[in-house]
Amino acid sequence: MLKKIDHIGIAVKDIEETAKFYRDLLGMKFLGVEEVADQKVKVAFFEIGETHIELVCPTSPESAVAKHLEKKGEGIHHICYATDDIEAELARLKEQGARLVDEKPRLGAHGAKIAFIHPKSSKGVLTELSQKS
Ligand code: CMX
Repeated sequence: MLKKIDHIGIAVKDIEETAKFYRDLLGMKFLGVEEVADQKVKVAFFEIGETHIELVCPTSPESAVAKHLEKKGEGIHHICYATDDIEAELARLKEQGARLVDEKPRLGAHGAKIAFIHPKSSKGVLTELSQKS
């Protein structure tokens, strides 16, 4: 079962520059920056109520986010939902015909298990599932 929106991911070219808007103008609590080597990105988290804004910046031109920035520019990149059982959710979604990017979870920020569902399955919205470690 999906529990809540864990975060909304926003693709950016410069984390420090964009952080000024979320931290200083909107006044969100800044939770820090982390590199997610597996995804070839650097991410910054901001807390807003029970959810988060995640700034995502590529660390390599090979990153999926670098390709997205090239094609679409900066802006909303994905929506991530929290679950307590990511394997069961992936199995359920696959059985119901969703196109999975990741058949098995990968390692995301804060050691969470993550997996993506292809935007072609969801009217153009890249969807992520996340299970906290
Ligand atoms: N939102 C909406 N559509 C997207 C998208 C996104 N974020 N990223 C790609 N697409 C679309 C493309 O526009 C393209 O559409 P068209 O065929 O209509 O032009 C289609 O998906 C295929 O895109 P592509 O550029 O050819 O790229 P790939 O097929 O190689 O990869 C995807 C697409 C979704 C599989 C890849 O971007 C991916 O694996 N993403 C998940 C990983 C990721 O984004 N990690 C970073 C986040 C890190 C984190 O939060 O921890």
